[in-house]
Amino acid sequence: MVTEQASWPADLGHYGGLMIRLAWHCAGSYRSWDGRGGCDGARQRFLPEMAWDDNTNLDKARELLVPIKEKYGDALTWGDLIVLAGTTAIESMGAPVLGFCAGRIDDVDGTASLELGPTPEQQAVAPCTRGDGMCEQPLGQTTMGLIYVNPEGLMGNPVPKNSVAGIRSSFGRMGMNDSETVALIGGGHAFGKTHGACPTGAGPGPLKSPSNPWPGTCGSGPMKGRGPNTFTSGFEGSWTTRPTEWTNQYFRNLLGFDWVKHKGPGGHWQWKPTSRKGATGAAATADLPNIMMLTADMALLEDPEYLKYTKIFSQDLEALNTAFSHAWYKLMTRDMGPYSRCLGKAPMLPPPQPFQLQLPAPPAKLPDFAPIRADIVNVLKADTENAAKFTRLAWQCANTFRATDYAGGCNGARIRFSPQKDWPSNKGLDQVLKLLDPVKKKYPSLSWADLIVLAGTTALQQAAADAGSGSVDLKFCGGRTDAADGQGTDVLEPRSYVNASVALADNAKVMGLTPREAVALAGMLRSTAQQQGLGYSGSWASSAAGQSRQDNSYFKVLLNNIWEPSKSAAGKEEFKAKGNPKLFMMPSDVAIKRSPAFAAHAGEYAKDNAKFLQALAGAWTKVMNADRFDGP
Ligand code: HEB
Repeated sequence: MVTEQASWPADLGHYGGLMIRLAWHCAGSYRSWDGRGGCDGARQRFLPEMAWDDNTNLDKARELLVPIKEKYGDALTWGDLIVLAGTTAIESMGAPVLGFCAGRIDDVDGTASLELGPTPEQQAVAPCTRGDGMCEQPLGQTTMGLIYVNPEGLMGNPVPKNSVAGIRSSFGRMGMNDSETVALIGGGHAFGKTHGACPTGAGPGPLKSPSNPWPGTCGSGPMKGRGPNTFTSGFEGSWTTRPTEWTNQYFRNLLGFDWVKHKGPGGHWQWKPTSRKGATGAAATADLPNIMMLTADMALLEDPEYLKYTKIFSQDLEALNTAFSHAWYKLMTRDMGPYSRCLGKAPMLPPPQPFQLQLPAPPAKLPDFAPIRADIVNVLKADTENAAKFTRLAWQCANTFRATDYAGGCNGARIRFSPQKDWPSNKGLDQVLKLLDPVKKKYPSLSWADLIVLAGTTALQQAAADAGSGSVDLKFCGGRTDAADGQGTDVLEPRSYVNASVALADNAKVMGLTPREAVALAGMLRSTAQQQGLGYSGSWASSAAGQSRQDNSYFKVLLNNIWEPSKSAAGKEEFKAKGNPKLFMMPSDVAIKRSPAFAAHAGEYAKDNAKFLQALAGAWTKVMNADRFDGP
């Protein structure tokens, strides 16, 4: 932090501010909507993130860390290094830190960030066409090209109160409430400075100048573009008079002065103190400190909740210590998923935090699953619909898993609780759970989560055997436990997309499935009653095949019929088969037929049942176990 390198001189002899900004921009791309973003993967090293305007000059910060990366090689990932650098910076300047969760895995390129925008991929998944600086969910940006909040104000207009909504939605997408948001902004801006020495800018970024991005155009001679001539955001100044020390001066400054907007040396609107609040006469304007605020900082005074926390933190450093250390740890760790993914030990690794949704430990001795399987088969035999019901229950329980942030999945069986049990897509599943009640009661050490997965797995295996055209051997891995409530599932609710094809492709990606796996899973058996319960007119399966027997009929029906758009009595968009009034498909089914990358697999499965069953077994097992980080 304090060993100066000639290549990029440190402000006030300390790299702390720069390193905090590096880590915050790496982690702050996280959005709870689909779990994308965050520092796990360290995609800030690659396009598109590398070239985001917000990330100007962060290439220099990463460059300063290269010797440490080289020293530890593959044992240290960039993701962990960046987060550890930011966290160490905070600690080295005297602020409290909660700790460090290691275990980030580096991506090989930036493709997983393409949907964060601004890119054509993002426009396809989540278009922002409003042009007023307020993109809707899931976009983490209010201005394209700036992932967070436009520091100069909404659309560059320096009107503080107009920034409030954007700040709240941007930080909300990172999973932060008002107190966390205020603590992070003011705690972060306790450190470092903004850079905008002259109006001519940072020069071309990585897209236009890959070998020397943002060369800097201010000043001349050997210090051109560096040190006091640095241009990053185009604002100039620091928020406090002691920017390498931990204080709550940021909050005291916000409240302690009257501020006026002016154009700084970089040509952008920023704010400076004009008088001391509460002072009169000459004392009010004498010796005003050389500090600044951004329009986005000034916004904290313009909202009752933000103002409340600003006041608390200005008077109570302890309150800020607690709020900032916890919020920083959450910001850095939120995309890592369950606690068990954190490597490391106490005291550096803190105990599980509320946002990590720690599950209770599994019973010391798991039940013998063979007799439970036999009991499930008995329940299955009671009604031909049960196989489809059990597979659906397990699928709905497990398919909330997101490979993007390791959230969701059936472990915990939170599908038994609100809000998850109330989602329209889970309608009727409470009745299915009731069918399993007697089995659950019989085995005290059996968790609901294991029972749900085992019931679905048993049902699928049985249904394939009943079809007589092939069989699947489905493995089961027990050891799940039950959560006490439905906390954390609110962000996992099915996302709405611009159309069914985009939904098909994106849902698969978020779950970590290949198109081939996603198509196989769509061919899972489905009952008419169940489809009607969801509001559709019926199912593609008009006979026992597909309702209680598992084979590749779905693909034949999908490919061999012409599907016409219609609406069910309950108002659901659906498709009906031309000339066959009993067959119905959902938009997500027809999307398979219409998306070339998916349709090819459907064609293959339609021709070869054995191949299909094998693919289904593989994909099923993957989804059922994707959330298991609790292993030895
Ligand atoms: Fe910040 C810096 C904006 C939040 C931390 N920032 C900064 C700047 C700007 C900003 C413009 C400047 C850059 C240059 O260099 O030029 N931010 C902003 C906004 C927001 C924020 C708009 C939202 C509202 N931050 C934040 C947070 C944090 C931070 C949350 C943490 C926690 N920043 C920071 C730092 C810095 C900054 C540390 C300094 C850097 C240096 O020093 O280099």
